[in-house]
Amino acid sequence: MSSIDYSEKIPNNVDLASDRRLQRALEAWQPRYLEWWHEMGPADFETKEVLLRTAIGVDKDGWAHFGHLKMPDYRWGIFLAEPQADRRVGFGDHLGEPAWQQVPGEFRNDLRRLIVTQADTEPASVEQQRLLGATAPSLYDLRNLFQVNVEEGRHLWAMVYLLHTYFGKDGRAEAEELLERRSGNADHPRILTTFNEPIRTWLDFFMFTMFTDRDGKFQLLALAESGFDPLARTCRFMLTEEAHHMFVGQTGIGRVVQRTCEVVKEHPDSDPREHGAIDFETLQRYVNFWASSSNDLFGNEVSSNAANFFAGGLKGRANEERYAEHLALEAVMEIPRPGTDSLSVDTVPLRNAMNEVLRDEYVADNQKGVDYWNRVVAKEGLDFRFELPHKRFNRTIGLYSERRFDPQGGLIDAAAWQAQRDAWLPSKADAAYVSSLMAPVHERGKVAGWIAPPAKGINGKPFDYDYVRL
Ligand code: BYC
Ligand code: FE
Ligand code: FE
Repeated sequence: MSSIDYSEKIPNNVDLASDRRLQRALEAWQPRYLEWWHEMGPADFETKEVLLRTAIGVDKDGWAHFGHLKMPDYRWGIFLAEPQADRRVGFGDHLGEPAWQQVPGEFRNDLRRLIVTQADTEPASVEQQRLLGATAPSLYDLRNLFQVNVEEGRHLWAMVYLLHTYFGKDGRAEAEELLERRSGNADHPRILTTFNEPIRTWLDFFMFTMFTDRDGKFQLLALAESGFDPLARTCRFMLTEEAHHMFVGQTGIGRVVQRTCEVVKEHPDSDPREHGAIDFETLQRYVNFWASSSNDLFGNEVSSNAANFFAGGLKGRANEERYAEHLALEAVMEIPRPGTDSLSVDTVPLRNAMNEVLRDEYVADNQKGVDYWNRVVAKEGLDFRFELPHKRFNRTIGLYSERRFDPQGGLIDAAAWQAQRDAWLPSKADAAYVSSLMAPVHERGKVAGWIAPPAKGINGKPFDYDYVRL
């Protein structure tokens, strides 16, 4: 069960060969996926060999094989984590019942919607990152970008497998549409807000992998608790791939911060921009933008969808076993509601507040990344401190989208917002400056001037290595 069969057209550990109809349907989707990859995947590097890791097993340690290959030759496949014997629904109204191996009829629509929403983000991110290869700050970074891209492509496969296997004709139709929507397209956009934002520069890419991929981590943790066992198992394996994406983001920003520190120390009396670095204040504004946009991805603070998903056993809390109680029927959550000039507190049944429970866990995890950057600054003997914006800041979804808040979460009026907007969020001038730094460094062992080299290379290789053979 656990070993992955690479002799198949679609590598898998789900014994795809035993279900000829399903296999044929997925084999018919495969060339359309490859066409999409060719059209919307990383531009210009299809013929180059990249040091990529490929899954060879699904257990935690040693699942990956590293080797140079061309991205279109990457073996996208279907890998589910090992089944757990006698697994039970871990929360909600069906607590303790055997986990479902088929979709319960009453939950068919909700589950399909959750899976399609999850699925849609994966190709969206590949589309958003399509042009970044042209301006990579080093071969190491170029390789990491492509690793993230092929794995997001695989995450699409993970969800399309579920749609084809468990949702019949509608599932197949959804799988087609996943290749038709386009990030940022006015007529046919991707489903969730952040996945339609352009990722124009590598600074945006690092912020995205730090903050937006981390939404992925928490949504996958919540879906890994699902009573629908195939969804839980597929998300568990996706989480093992996800860790690297957040590593790319957190250390990528850490390296930018490191470089800025070096320049500030060398030239204490001048603007770091004069020396080709990105000043702390600009970095903070990018943090403010991507953290707040990613906060939106948890949905409304008060949500009947979330309550239904929890009641049904479809989507739990991250690491549900850490909670003492899994029904969440009696408990409540206090949620500040903005009025005209003050906040009042609503007491909300916990099930309806599950989006907020997950968002709070996410914010706490983000804070660890911010602390890491602050340690980089402190180690260099400087006193700037990065701060995570409050979860009410700059929201376009939910209770706080109707009003303006400062980065500390204080309610402000429209005039105060207008006056400060460019101090809090990247301005056109910031974007133009960051863009001006985006010149490719495609030489082995070299790195762009606005970012420090990484502490170490990939898979035991040095930084000076041909991660991508150009
Ligand atoms: N943008 O009741 P509510 C990843 C909609 S990232 C646009 O609060 P719910 C990755 C909502 O759909 C992880 N629309 O919604 C990262 C609903 O619409 P309808 C992705 C939004 O359902 C990087 C309406 O507003 N996975 O993997 O409780 C690279 C009412 O809202 C947004 C998932 O998201 C938004 N931000 O919560 C690659 C997991 N927020 O149906 C990959 C699956 C809400 O009324 N999705 N709306 O028309 C879910 O669990 C839920 O759909 C959400 C929304 C948490 C997203
Ligand atoms: Fe993903
Ligand atoms: Fe990811």
